[in-house]
Amino acid sequence: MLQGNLLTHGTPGVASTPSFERVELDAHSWVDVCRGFLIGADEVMAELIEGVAWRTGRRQMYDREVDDPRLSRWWRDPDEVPHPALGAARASICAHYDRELGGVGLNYYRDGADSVAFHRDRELRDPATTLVAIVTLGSQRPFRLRPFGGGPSIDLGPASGDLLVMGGRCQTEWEHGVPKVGRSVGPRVSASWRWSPDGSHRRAQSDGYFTSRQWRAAAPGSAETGSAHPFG
Ligand SMILES: O=C(O)CCC(=O)C(=O)O
Repeated sequence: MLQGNLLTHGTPGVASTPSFERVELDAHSWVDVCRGFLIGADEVMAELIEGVAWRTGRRQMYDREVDDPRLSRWWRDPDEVPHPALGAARASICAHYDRELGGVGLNYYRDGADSVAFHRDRELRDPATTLVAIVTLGSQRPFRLRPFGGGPSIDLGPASGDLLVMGGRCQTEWEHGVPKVGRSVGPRVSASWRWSPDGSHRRAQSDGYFTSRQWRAAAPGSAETGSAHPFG
C-alpha cells in the first residue's frame, strides 16, 4: 500500500503557488527545491507504472553487459507526454525559468534495490549553465549530490510531488545519484526534463548519450527489442 496524504493524492496538477528555495552548492552551482510542486503525484505514478512500456537499459561492465537497476522511458518530443500532469509540470517549470526544456524522461525504481550511481548528465557537462528538473512520484528516497570526483554529499530527500532543479555548473562540477536503500521501500518514478543553452539537451536525446546504450522491453514476456533508443 502506498503511503500518501491529500497533497500526494488528489486531482493531479501543479500546486497553485509553488514556492522555490535555492540551495547554493558553490559559487557556480545550485539546486532549487520546491516541496509539494505536483499534487496527486502518487496517482500519477500508479498510472505511469501501469501504462508505460518500460525499457531496461543495458550497459557494459568489464567483459559483460548488465541491466540497469531501474526501468526507463524517454519522449523526445516535449508535446508527447505519458500523463497530462507531466505536461502541466513541464509548462510550469518552463515558465518559471523562462527556458524551453526538452521532452520528459521517466525512471522507475521498483523498490529500494533499484538505484542510479553518482553521475553527471553527460550530455550537459560542457555548457556552463544548464537546467535539470526532476519531479519525484511515490516513495521518498535519498537524492545525493557531491562534488565531481568525490567528497561529502548532501541529501535533498525529495518526497512524492517534490521538484528539484539543478542549475548552473551542476552537471560539470557536481554529480548526483539515488542510492540503494532497503528492498522494502516502495516504488518511485522520477520525471525529468533538461535544458542547455547550446541545445545539446535536444541533440543528445536523438544521437548523443543514449546511442551508446542498448535497451530491451521490460514487460514480462515481451520480446527483446535491442533498440538503441529509449524513446516512446
Ligand atoms: O531519478 C532521479 O531522481 C535521478 C535520475 C538521474 O539522475 C538520471 O537519470 O540521470
